[in-house]
Amino acid sequence: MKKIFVLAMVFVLLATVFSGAVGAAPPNQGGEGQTYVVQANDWLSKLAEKSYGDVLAWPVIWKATLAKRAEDDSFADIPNPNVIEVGQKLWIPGEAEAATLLAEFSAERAAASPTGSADVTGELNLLCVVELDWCEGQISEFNKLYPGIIVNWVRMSSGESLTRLRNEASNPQFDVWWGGPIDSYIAASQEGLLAAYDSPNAINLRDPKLMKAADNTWFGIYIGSLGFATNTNYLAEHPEVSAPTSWADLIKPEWKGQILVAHPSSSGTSYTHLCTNIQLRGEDAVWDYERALAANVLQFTKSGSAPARFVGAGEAAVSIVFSHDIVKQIEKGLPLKLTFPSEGTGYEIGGTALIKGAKNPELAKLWIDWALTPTAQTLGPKYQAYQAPTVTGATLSHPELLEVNLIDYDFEYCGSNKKAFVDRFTNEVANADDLKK
Ligand code: S7P
Repeated sequence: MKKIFVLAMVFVLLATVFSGAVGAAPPNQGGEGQTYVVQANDWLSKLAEKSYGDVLAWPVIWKATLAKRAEDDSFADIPNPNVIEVGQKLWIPGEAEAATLLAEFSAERAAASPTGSADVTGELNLLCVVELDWCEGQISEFNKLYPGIIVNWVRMSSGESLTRLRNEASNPQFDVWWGGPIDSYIAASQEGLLAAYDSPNAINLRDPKLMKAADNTWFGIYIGSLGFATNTNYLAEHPEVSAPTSWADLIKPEWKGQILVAHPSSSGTSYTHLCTNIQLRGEDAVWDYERALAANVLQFTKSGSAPARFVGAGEAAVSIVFSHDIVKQIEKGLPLKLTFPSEGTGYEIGGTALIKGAKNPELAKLWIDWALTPTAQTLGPKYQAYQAPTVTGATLSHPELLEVNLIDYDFEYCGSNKKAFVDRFTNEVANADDLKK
């Protein structure tokens, strides 16, 4: 399901970016429109796709239903467009009304984009989880909008950042968390470490149901798939092996001592890999697989993206890393080949959140609002960050990284079980005492 969703999303995004169009002609809504009663498993973007062939047209049904309700209270009240309930009565407008509503909505959304201000001053404490150069770049871009805000920041791996937030829960040192897979955000939200913030720019999200917490404790800001990076010099010197194209390939004896991968306790990349295999193999069988894989691992690393650099430098032959981080190293000239597992690969939604008890919540909200704009999300490639954006109107640099066999990654399941799965990995597969930095 999610594979289809993501591929459709890429297609829709490309169509939007390259044509400038806001919506396709509704195939079955050419007339005056009609009422519709919500069924199980309906949500607005799904209905928009059915009615107009465009998941992005969901605001049309939302706005039209609210307008009808102003005159007739048998229509549903929908305060949160993420949540519609079975039995609610909606209005699905015809083509002309849909086009008008979509244009109005686009104008509202544009008005919600922050323009910045030199008058806002203060200090913002940012916990940054993406690559170091993207942290620096994004902060300098934010400072172009808000030159009066001093951004104090620290870069940490995803698992480390979660541990830090847990340890500081009674006296938080950070205001905003930016980057890293949402598995950690879901875990943090369940542990009461995050504060709800109803950002006006969540309106920009292409799929609010998937890309933000229902209680507004986190928001999705990018998407990326997991891949394998293999050193091409090693392949040339070892014609008897070829770059792995399946998870099963990684446990073959030929890769003994040739794999570098991060430990899931510190790394969000590696937790995505672990939870991908849990979903592919099941909670019982996965541990045998992980033990077989660990037997081929030269050393576990702390950082998720570092193994691509180490493998590029010839320290080992293969690594498991987010594909956009592999592309970055290939562009930097490292001899790496990117492949994907045929059984299906996992993907991340990168998150951002306001930290509960933040000392500078208003500045943190400005960061989050900005992170949810097409402008901010189009900046990644300038800093060699090639994840796909989550908001409409942002340019997608590498669609091919999502045009692969993606599993139906269950973020709620992986986030809720993160602590248990990481503990089990540490106890039964490999401890985290000697991680390569
Ligand atoms: O910006 C690159 C990226 O891979 O960094 C995040 C990652 O979780 C941080 O590294 P760790 O694996 O060490 O936690 C990803 O969210 C992001 O795509």
